[in-house]
Amino acid sequence: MFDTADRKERFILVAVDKAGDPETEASLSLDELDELVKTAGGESVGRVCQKREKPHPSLYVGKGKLEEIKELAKRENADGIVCDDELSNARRRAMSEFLNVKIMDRTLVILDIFAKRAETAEGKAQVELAQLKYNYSRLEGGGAAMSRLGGGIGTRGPGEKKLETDRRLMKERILDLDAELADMAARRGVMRKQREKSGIPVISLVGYTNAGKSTLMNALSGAGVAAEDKLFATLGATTREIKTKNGCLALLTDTVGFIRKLPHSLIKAFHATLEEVTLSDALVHVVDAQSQDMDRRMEVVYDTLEGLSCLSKPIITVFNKCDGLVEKPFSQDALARSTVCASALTGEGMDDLSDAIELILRETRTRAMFFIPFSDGNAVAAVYKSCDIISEESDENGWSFDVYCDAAAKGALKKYMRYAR
Ligand SMILES: Nc1nc2c(ncn2[C@@H]2O[C@H](COP(=O)(O)OP(=O)(O)OP(=O)(O)O)[C@@H](O)[C@H]2O)c(=O)[nH]1
Ligand SMILES: [Mg+2]
Repeated sequence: MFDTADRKERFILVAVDKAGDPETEASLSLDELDELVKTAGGESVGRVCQKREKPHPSLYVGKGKLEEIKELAKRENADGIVCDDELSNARRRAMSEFLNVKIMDRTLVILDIFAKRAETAEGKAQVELAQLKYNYSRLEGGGAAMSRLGGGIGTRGPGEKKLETDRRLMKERILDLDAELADMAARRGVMRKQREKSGIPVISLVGYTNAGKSTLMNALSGAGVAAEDKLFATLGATTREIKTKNGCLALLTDTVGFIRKLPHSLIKAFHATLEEVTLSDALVHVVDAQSQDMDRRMEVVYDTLEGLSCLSKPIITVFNKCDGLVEKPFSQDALARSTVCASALTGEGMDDLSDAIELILRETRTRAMFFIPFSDGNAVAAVYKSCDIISEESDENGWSFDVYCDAAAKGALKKYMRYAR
């Protein structure tokens, strides 16, 4: 929006459809860009898609297409254009000189949304750093195209703060933010160590943005996390304890959603948040089964997970939003240990998901047999607290427990262990 806030900024969306890509990819990607622009408070008033092997080296689209865009922008009284790929400084400058309107790209829009959404100190610092790094690299050569952004989308910092555009001050701020974030990450590391000590396995919810991760988090844990029909409703990570039907404990973490062409500057800035994913024992991949674009989105999630070196973790795929679907034709997701059809909204399939989680939790644990004399009430209490008891019996000497336990419990009760496998 313009800072006057009474008129929405109007944009022409521009994409290059790489030859060989399925026809629909560019149009689905533009649908998503449309959604992103709306989320940022703007409005799209036209679309131009040029079929070409690669974006034009200096102008993104060919010169003829740019003339067409110029006409369209004039006719639609557009404030600017948004290109579906990240633009280099040179391309942005050349396009800006040619079109003389605001030149944006997908990354700037995503960064703008994140800037508006960031709530925690860490989230705000992460977004500001990503924005500064993006802008800093584009200020070389005078930054004429950046300064032509004027106000509105692409120029707002977290909390509507005006973004710094002086190179020296930006550099200083980048260094400060790097240090601040390292501090916050260290503090979070301490909290994580405490959690690890508790021995409770950690499961992360991952998936495309708006797939229903936070709704599922609420359904499984009663957490009360904000879930909205918006892109990037969740930015930071929230962790809650859950218990499966049969009493297995786990910590469930809700994280930021993924999207195609997720800006590199954001992935880097969000590294600390995404670390929660990289350190978890298992992943629940939440998929919006009502999305037309489901297969491509799943690919994007798997590519992102691969980039985070997380593909070897056990994965449960949840085809969410199955309510309202007449057919549920889903086969097993080949990359997942198990696949569940569910609706976080109606609760359908939650028992199946709970079973699937339990199965994986049991794999992260060892089966052990403890014999504990009646005299050690504390050890008996520890078994009840931290083990999944399969069976228990007593004789005149004490209690025998057949359990699943994690490494911490196994260590603590070692002297009573009869066998483990
Ligand atoms: N019909 C239907 N809608 C759902 C279901 N689960 C979630 N939704 C809706 O989908 C929208 C997005 O849900 P969220 O839980 O915020 O999605 P998210 O994956 O956390 O999204 P981000 O945090 O933005 O990445 C909300 O409007 C939810 O009400 C479901 O099972 N069925
Ligand atoms: Mg969410």
